[in-house]
Amino acid sequence: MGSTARIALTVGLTAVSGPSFAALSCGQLTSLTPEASTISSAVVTPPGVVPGTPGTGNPPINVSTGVTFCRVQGVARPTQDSEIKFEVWLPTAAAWTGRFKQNGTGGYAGATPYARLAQDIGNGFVASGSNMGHDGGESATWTLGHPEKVKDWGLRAHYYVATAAKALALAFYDKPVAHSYFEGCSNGGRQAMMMAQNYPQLFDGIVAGAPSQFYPDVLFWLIWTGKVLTPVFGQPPAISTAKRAAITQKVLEKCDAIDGLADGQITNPRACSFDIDALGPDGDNTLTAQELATVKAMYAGTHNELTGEQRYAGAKFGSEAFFDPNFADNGGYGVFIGHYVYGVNWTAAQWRDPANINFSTVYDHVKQFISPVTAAPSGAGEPTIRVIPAAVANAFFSATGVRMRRAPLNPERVKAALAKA
Ligand SMILES: [Ca+2]
Repeated sequence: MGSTARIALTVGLTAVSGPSFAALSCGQLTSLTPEASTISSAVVTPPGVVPGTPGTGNPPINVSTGVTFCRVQGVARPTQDSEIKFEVWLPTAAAWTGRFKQNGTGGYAGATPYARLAQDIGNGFVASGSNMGHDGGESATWTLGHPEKVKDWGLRAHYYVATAAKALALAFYDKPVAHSYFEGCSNGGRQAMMMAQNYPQLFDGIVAGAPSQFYPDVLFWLIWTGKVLTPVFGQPPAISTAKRAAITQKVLEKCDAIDGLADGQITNPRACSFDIDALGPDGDNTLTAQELATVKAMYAGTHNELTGEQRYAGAKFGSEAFFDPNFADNGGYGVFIGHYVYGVNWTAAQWRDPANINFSTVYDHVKQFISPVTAAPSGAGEPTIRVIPAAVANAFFSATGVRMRRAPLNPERVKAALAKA
């Protein structure tokens, strides 16, 4: 294969409609340079155990595969502080279904989701995933002083990995991916929504499982529930697990069958009307006045302390048993709160102080800080932002006859487009 042909392949989709080139072997894939990426390894891998990545801060998880595949490892560096370690697993040409699936990652990510890749490769997919730009995810410390890594984690990594995976598949099979998919859950579900809204051209189908949408709001809600349920760190929660379970049992007795099936689940909590006062001091005394106030606060949701404006929806009837008093401490969300407090340059210990983290002032500040890289776009200005590059590209086309299809229209891309014209 000539160098010209190889260069054409490395620019990815532009080669799709061009002439056909001989496929590269697995080992030859290291010669590709997908956008902002280098390929460090490409090895034919027989069925067996693929060891997890050591040294990521997470226990390495070994996975088993039942097929032979080409295992490609690479790094994308869209910024000087970026180091998106990714893997693309390619089935043999005979086993490939023409489909490609990229996998999201829950929590703070920090490691390639090997279990997903192992499942996909067995189903004939080209499968990919990454560490989303940093290793390890059990603490928010990686966010400190690394705004570009936060952007990689929040949104950007998947673009470069998917772009690389498509270029690799094109080179390996000598034909483009026929159908592209993305799947993720929790934070991976949030990534899925971000992909749909920011890179709609990348995937034909997207599975967004339990997406942590409106991420800054969700985090603030978790902080708030931590304050409500455990007002004093180290002290027992304001309402016991047994009391919470008792409330849910009463709610189920009232509302379970409304959806037509008494199965222990309330399908539409909004259709459930329940008199919580009947369990308080004026009722059957299941709850003390303080406990009643606590659950009412959970139902009411979050408000601006000064104006009373609603900030985030409250808990629904039937969810009481699942109020986790440790959400904000050791319930698994403390690290995300770390993201918040590091974002405003505080120590994690201060989050419980209402003078420090509140909905009347800090909420807006932190939301503004985190939203651009983690929440789905929703601002009124965004449609305008989307239109501007297209308008500039049209003007560029009118003046030069050269079509620019990717934003931003930076000098490198403009020069490259003109050189190809
Ligand atoms: Ca039911």
